[in-house]
Amino acid sequence: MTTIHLYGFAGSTYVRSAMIACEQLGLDWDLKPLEFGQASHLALHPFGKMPALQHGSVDLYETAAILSYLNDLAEGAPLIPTEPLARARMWQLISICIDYAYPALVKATFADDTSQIDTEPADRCLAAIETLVKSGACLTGDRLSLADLVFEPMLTHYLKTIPGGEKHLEGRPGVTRWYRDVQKQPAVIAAYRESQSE
Ligand SMILES: N[C@@H](CCC(=O)N[C@@H](CS)C(=O)NCC(=O)O)C(=O)O
Repeated sequence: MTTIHLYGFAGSTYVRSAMIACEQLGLDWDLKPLEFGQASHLALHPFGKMPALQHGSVDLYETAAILSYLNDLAEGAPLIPTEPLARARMWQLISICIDYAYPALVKATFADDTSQIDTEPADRCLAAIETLVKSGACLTGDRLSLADLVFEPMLTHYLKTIPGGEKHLEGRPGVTRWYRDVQKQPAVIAAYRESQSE
């Protein structure tokens, strides 16, 4: 199989989602550096973000599109549920992550003084996801889906960055259980190992 090239920094939450997907799907992939903000970067991603993907003649950017593409490369496209409501919930969760959780759990933490961050928007996201999380080990049920891959890096970033970390999960048994379980997934562990070796 032609190697999949992911462009970006391993510390980026969205890049990590794509790395976990490649690991989970058993794809042949590598992580390529970006000359951030330079013409070579903008040629891959006109909005100057990451990740971007190259696979043979295919160029792609935007995480949800990349994840969907990676999933379809694998036998049985296992990371998108086939049951209609579970599939809709997966896209709902991904939309929540991109539109609300990324600004609240990741972008907000880029402040100089993390003790001054307003945690209300993050709490609102966690409350919404608490009502949607299923009783299985994964967000949409028993099987890992793209939603798990998008949310895990964001929550990990938030808990590691803000003062008090895991106390923000108190009173949220569904998210707490899910987070504990998803961190044991071999693909998640492998992607973190890759980040540390960067
Ligand atoms: N809509 C994009 C957002 C990607 C994004 O915001 N990536 C972050 C890293 S996690 C980034 O490139 N940040 C650099 C910047 O905003 O300058 C996607 O879904 O891929």
